[in-house]
Amino acid sequence: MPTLFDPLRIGNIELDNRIVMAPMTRSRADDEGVQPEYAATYYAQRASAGLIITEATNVSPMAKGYVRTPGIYTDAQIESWRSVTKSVHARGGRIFMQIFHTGRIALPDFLPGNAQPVAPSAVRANGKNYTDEGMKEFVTPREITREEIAQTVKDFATAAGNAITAGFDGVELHSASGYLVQQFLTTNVNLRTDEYGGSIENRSRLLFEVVEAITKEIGGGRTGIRLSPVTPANDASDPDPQPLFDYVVRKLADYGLAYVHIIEGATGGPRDFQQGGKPFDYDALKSAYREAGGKGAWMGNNGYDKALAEAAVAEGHVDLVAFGKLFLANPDLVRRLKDDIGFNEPDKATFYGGSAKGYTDYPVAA
Ligand code: 8OZ
Repeated sequence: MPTLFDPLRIGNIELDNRIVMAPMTRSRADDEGVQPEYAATYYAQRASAGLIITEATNVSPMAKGYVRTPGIYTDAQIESWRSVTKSVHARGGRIFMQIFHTGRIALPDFLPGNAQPVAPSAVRANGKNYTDEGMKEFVTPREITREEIAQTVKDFATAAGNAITAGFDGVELHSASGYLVQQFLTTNVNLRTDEYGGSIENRSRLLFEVVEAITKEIGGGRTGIRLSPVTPANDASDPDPQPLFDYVVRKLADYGLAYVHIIEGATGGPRDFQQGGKPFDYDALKSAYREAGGKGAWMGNNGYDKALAEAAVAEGHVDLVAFGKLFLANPDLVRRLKDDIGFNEPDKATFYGGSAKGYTDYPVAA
């Protein structure tokens, strides 16, 4: 029976263990999307993870949905990330970059010339987003044109290539949490009547164009994908997620991906999956991927503790477990899990923005 502490080969690389640092937005970049030097310290401190997945990183200026988030489309951004990958690799770690486009979750405040954000359809998300001037309501986006879709697909491929140039072991396509790719997947955001809307096949067309472009650019073995079948994040939800995601993972099996990363559950608990009273079957999803020939590692995430993670790996529900807040607050999480050492408490006040405080100053266990 595999344990959390066993190595695993994913794509072209060997992970020391099955414990992954989940992607977490930390908002310490400058206004040009360049990471500060101390981002290298933050990630290197966590290099004993089997795999680190970076915070979500913008593929283009129009992708940006949050203040002080990094990008991977300018030379200065690439250089700032190079120092991160160097430091992580020097400590024997492995690191993928998560890349995304926020679509309608962007506010004009973050976009070039205060542009209106783009989305599959002109449907506003319910909710608010943080700006330096306080919380602001999401705005009604503009329907993205087919030409802009084609450009966005290229932007993802270029971003993936740039990530490899910056020294990353691979990239994770963020197709979850109500950002652009998931906006296309879900019927409450995607009202299109062209080949990008309507049927499951059409709604997942953008996802597969992006996966195709990324894997052509850097190879399937250096590509992972994150999906959230039922999390209601950012007001994107599909009333019938099981057949939608069944279709998606079966087709993903053709791309030789390094891994498939699933945010489980709607309310923060792993395998706690109720949406509209309908349970979501994650094991069926994994079986569908395997049945279709998918060989990538299967990664679970969302509220796992040690006991749940050990059981999920031992029982074959998942191959890898990603931990967010626990990794944020415990740079030596792998050792703490192994030796049953207690955890530092995460400080919410310093999750987003600020300085090295609450970022590089969490202590390792004595
Ligand atoms: C929290 C705050 C800002 C961004 C996600 C990229 O939900 C995010 C995010 C999370 O995946």
